Amino acid sequence: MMDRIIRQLNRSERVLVASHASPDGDAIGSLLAMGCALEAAGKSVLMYNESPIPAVYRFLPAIGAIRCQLPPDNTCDTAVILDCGDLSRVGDAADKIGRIPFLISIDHHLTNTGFGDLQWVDPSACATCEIVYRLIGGLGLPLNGCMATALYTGILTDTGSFRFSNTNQAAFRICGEMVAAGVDPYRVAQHVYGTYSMGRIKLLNLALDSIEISGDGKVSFMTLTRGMLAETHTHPEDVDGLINYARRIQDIRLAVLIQERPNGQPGSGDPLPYHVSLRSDGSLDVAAIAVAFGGGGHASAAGFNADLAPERIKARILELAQPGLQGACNPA
Ligand SMILES: [Mn+2]
Repeated sequence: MMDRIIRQLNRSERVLVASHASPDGDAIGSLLAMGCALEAAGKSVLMYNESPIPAVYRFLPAIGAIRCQLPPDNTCDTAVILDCGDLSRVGDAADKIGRIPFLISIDHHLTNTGFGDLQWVDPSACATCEIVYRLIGGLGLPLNGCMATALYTGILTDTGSFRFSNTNQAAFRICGEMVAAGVDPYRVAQHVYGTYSMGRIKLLNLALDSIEISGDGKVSFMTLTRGMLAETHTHPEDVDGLINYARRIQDIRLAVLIQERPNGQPGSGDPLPYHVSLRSDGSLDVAAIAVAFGGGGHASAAGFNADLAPERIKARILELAQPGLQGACNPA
């Protein structure tokens, strides 16, 4: 698969590189690393993400090259779509991007739909950045500072600083190589984890206060409303990572974050008013639950959008999780 992707990229002249809306560190890191690599290979590159870049990632080299709008005269011959289980994840421009003559999908989500003309989907990869790292090697390109910092940051954040179940040997090997290439782990950590705005601390307080535990003590629910974001002067990007507090509670095997979306209109159906994130301790396949709601993801981290009242969402999740919760015993 890598050879066919390399052949197509070598043939291409103008390449659009895009990743999913509301980007996390892996979406931004893989986008920058791939974009910088193709520029180094002499291509005309358009880096695209429809959402604002979260403040914690704005230190990344070349971050200013990412555009949030496509030019009206988009003449790219090839598109590389990163970290997206489905083309729709790129957001409103999905149709436009879908009309680019050749689409390459590079991803590590278990639920990838296999869209595009060529796919490199490897659910065993710790992050999309791991696959991009291999592809850059395959293209024979030396790493520069932009690629190294982007790949390091993507792997660091997607593995939860090497704590999540997707953490593999490649995560350490690649990050070690990036440090040897000049990436400063302390500096990256200071940017990514160092500071919280006062608003985010207040939002964290409200988020912790919203936690409810299921009767059997195995499922935690955290709920965030638009009102809470308005009250604390925070933005959707400030919600990133809050679910981990619900997941780390003792004996919890499934954590659920129900979040009112900024532009969701209850009852309208589109856009769907709630975004739901699911995290498991690894003993439960949350991708299967997300797929039942029309979403997707990984076995231990998945999500979906829904147009149901939060109480209905909770009840349905408990139903769907029941077999898995009873199936495996708690490693007490
Ligand atoms: Mn990822």
